[in-house]
Amino acid sequence: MNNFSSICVIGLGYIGLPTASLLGTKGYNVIGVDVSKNVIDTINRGEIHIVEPDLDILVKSAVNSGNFRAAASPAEADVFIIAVPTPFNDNHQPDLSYVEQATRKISPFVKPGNLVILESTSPVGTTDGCVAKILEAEGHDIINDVFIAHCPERVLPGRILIELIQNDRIVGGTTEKATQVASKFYQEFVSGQVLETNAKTAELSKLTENSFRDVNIAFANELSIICEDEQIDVWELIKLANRHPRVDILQPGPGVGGHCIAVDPWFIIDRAGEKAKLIRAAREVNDSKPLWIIDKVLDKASKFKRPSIACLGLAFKANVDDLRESPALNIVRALKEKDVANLLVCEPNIKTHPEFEIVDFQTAIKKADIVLILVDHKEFKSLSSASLIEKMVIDTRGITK
Ligand code: SAJ
Repeated sequence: MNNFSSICVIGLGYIGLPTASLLGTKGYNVIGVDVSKNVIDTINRGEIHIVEPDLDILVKSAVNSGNFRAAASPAEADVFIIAVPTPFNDNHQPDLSYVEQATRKISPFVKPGNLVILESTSPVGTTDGCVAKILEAEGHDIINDVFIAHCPERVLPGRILIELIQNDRIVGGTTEKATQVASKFYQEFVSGQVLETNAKTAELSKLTENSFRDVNIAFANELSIICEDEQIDVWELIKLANRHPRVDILQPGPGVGGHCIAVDPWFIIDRAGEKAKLIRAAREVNDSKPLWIIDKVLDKASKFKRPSIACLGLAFKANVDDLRESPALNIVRALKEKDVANLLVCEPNIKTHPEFEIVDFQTAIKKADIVLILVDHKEFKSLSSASLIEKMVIDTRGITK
């Protein structure tokens, strides 16, 4: 009954672009909408504006096939997918303005029988209270005519194209019928299982997944601080504890970055308030870890007149070029501000940075008095212990252990 042949994707970022180009290569007729003219022009040339393995090949092939084009405005389609950012404001309150704008933008093009999917990570109640509410206010029959569902994206940056297809997907409609229609759509191109629920449960499941990880990383970060006082190697400790069949602790680091794990728990805290004690404490532990690292570096630096510090990595995690919400970047920025050392900043995944000169990492190591390892990029893992002799090493990722 539901025939999905044309798709309109709103937002061509880390989720929207891979999704739109994947659907284009699967034979759907896809239009991708973005607010940036530069993004639209880049994609229509068959090129990409973000770094993700194999995404360039996928976009080129989808655009060349004629099935995928980018534009500034939406068009009529069978399925609308909203994949816009859901950041938070200064008080850690969710900013749903992009979701609101996207919904208003598609509204004139939505027809009876259409499916509208919100993929953006959203606070509980957004699919109903924002997307459905706006469409209803604009005259759509959201019970019988237009099917609205939340299907949170769950892909890991660096593995997006694989996980888009292979991950299980959670689909929650604002009505049972909407759940079924959305589920049928995802089953057309997902090889993982499509799990059906309601919109609110789908929203909270995504927030729960990222909060689980945040809480577990906070536990590891807290252990790392405790271990420092006890002069215990935290990485050895975790490795040993994880040999227990029911223990699986994640890894400590310089803090938690990216635009997901450090953000999504706040969407739970914002609604649950005092009830979300543990989730809030985990956020605070992870947010305070960069400050602890900065103090440690300043303490070591005070032992020199004006040391050279090789800062290895700016990205928010290994093997990506993404610097958003990166604890590594914030630590290097703070050290620059303190101005107690010459910084040799290395980031193999980017060529230039507006604030720092990017230095080749082998050269940086040679010149450095202090080596500060902030990201476990594959390039840094080849660091030989011989090259670190007579250097003071601060390894926030445990790669030299
Ligand atoms: N980190 C640690 N220790 C660890 C694991 C990660 O300090 O043991 C740090 C990383 O260095 C990084 C941050 O946490 O700064 C987040 O990295 P990540 O690889 O855990 O996750 P993201 O943000 O790249 O992607 C997450 C994923 N969620 C889960 O694994 C539950 C992904 O599946 C989601 O789609 C994505 O968030 C999202 O978009 O929400």
